[in-house]
Amino acid sequence: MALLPIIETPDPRLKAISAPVEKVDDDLRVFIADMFETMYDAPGIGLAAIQVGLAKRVLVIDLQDKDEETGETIKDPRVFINPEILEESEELSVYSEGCLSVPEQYADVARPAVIKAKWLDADGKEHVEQIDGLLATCLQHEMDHLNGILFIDRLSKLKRDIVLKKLAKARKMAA
Ligand code: GNR
Ligand code: NI
Repeated sequence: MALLPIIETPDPRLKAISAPVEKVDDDLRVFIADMFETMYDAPGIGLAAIQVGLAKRVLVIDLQDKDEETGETIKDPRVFINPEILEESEELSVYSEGCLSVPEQYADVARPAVIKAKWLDADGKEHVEQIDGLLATCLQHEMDHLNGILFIDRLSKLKRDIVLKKLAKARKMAA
């Protein structure tokens, strides 16, 4: 297992269009395990392969629900390979999104509330499911990464510039 460095904006690699996975094999499964380790360590609830430098259509998500009684986090790792959106609701859902490639910045993004998606899992098995809630938001955020899009690209120029200014300031303070 290995922790992979996470690429941050404005690295041009984040603008790459990722290529479809042709074969779901052991090499890919090892990489996916490294992606999970990196995502849990960050910590984040999702990670697209391009965020760690691989321009392939692979993403991982774990919404990591907390058990109300024991307080321990329940892991729910999910792998999406070559994901496609088949249908999306007209109804939108607004969520205050963040991104490991735009560290510690948050802004409201509106996206279809419900989607029907198709993807392959880590065994290469096809899934078609209707997805809603935070998983729908997160999957769309990650699928944007596969197309070179960051959540800040979905904001008005004014809001995007405010976020980028805050990020520049935070980086300066940390330097
Ligand atoms: O950790 C993350 N949190 C998050 C919150 C709201 C909407 C999307 C996300 S994904 C993000 C991790 C990340 O950058 N994935 O690409
Ligand atoms: Ni992101």
